[in-house]
Amino acid sequence: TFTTRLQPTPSTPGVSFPTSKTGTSLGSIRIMANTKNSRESNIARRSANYQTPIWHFDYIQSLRSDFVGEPYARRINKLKENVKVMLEKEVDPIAQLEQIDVLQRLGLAYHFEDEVENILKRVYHTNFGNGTWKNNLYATALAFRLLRQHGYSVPQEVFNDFKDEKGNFKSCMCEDTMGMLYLYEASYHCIEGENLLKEARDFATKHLQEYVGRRKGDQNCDLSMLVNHALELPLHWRMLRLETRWFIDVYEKRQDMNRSLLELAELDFNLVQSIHQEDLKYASRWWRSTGLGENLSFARDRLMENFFWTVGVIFEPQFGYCRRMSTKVNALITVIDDIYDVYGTLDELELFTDVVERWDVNALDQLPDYMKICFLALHNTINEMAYDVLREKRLDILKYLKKSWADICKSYLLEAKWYYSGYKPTLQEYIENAWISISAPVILVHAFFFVTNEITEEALQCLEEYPNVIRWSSIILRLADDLGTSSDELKRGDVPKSIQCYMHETGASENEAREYIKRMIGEIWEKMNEDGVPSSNFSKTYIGIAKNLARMAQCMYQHGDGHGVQDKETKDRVLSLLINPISLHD
Ligand code: LA6
Ligand code: MN
Ligand code: MN
Ligand code: MN
Ligand code: MN
Repeated sequence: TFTTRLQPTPSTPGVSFPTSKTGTSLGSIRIMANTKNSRESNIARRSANYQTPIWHFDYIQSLRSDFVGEPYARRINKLKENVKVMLEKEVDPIAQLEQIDVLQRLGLAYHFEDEVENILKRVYHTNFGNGTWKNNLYATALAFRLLRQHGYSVPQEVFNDFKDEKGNFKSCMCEDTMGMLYLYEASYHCIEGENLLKEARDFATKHLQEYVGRRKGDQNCDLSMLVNHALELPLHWRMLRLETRWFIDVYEKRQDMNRSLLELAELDFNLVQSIHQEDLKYASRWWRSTGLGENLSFARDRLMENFFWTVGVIFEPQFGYCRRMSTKVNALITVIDDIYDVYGTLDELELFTDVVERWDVNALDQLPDYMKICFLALHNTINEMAYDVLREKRLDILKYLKKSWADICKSYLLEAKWYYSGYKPTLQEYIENAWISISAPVILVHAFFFVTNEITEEALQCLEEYPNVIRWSSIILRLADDLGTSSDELKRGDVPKSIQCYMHETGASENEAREYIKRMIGEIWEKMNEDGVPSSNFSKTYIGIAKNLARMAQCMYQHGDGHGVQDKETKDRVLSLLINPISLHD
């Protein structure tokens, strides 16, 4: 009864996949996806008709940056010293905070963590709340946001000053567009129940929209650009590196821009890009060595996109190991997801799930050929990561890694069963499974070991039960992915995703359901704001990864399926972040 939803049986290898990969490096042992076995070839399988990759191995390997080597490093160090002097010289707290804001937006704050912490500590303990800030919405909102970003507990009530006796925001504030903009950005740092901040957001949003309406046709104005950009997506939800790349161009055009800050931002961006290119080249050699792209022609071959995620998750130069290993994890997830969603039969999927749960190479001969190559690649790659940690730290982490893969495969299998039985879960029931099937728990469990130096027993226990930061990050990734991918998924045959579950449950239209899911993302962010604080178990770096994964999801699916569909926004973003350096002048 399912046959109407399935694609015709491929009779000749390759024919049903006109765009299948052309990689021939392993031509003589090309045996996998479409096997000669006649029983195999009678199985009807779905197809997603994914395009072949647009980023070729040779192209990636040919990337060379001009921004490596001594002269650049020396110049950057000199400029960094200048910035430190600049930060020390400034005494006005508002000007200091503005400097921090600019450093963050230019992607430079990671060089000045101590200086930034010292300034914020001083503002928090001495200045904030005294007369300087009264009636200055812009400064209050800026301080509020920076302090919350850095983990200080500032009460929402600091904004009470800007309300009249009736409890409404004073209408005179609307002339202060910068203040409105910063109030808007600050409000995204709210936690559940902070109604004052939500009211502030509605108020600011409305006035910013009016401002944009009035300034139509005046697109070159710096402030209109900032406001439009903010209304599209708040700063708190944005992928850091793309924001940096965008802001450098904005900053350059400013009347009051600081030349050495701009130069440092441009040089540093290009230097970081050259480091990312080396990580990318490594990951692409690994990907080619697995042969998965050539052998599993039904699956997404998306090495570049898989790497791009990792840059969104952690960009700082010193975390290359994390980016390299996380790219492997992402690539394996992407392929295995397609096995479950597109290619595998239910019987095969049961087998595969069982073999992953047992992590048993001895069971390899029970699997069809295309699953053999995938399982062995998974097994070997993950074991090697565990071995790295065992060798460096004398700590056996394999059971944690294995468990995360068993969990995701079980959640994939449940979705496959739902699909084949036509079952429609409620939204709640769907999400209880789908926050795992979106793969964020796998990504974040692995990332923990890539960035944590002191791994404690307590942290391991906590990790095993998936702490809240992992859950919130996962749900945001899931909902954002559903917004971007479910239309195509349903067309080719897949379980109802969050949007369809909600429509089915409530009778809502698709548009209403989408709006509902977007509001849910906002609510989950409030939980993330509350729980996403560094602790003895989870470092600031690790918490940052969890938040950045959610941000990256909102970036990747902002205009549709940016992970699977290659030739739209993702391509331009990859070009501007990973391929093209910023051109310097004089
Ligand atoms: C999205 O695909 C996909 F491949 C993911 C695993 C999402 C995140 C991926 C990374 C970071 P799809 P599904 C590599 O939309 O089937 O097919 O769960 O995921 O909806
Ligand atoms: Mn899928
Ligand atoms: Mn899936
Ligand atoms: Mn999807
Ligand atoms: Mn420039």
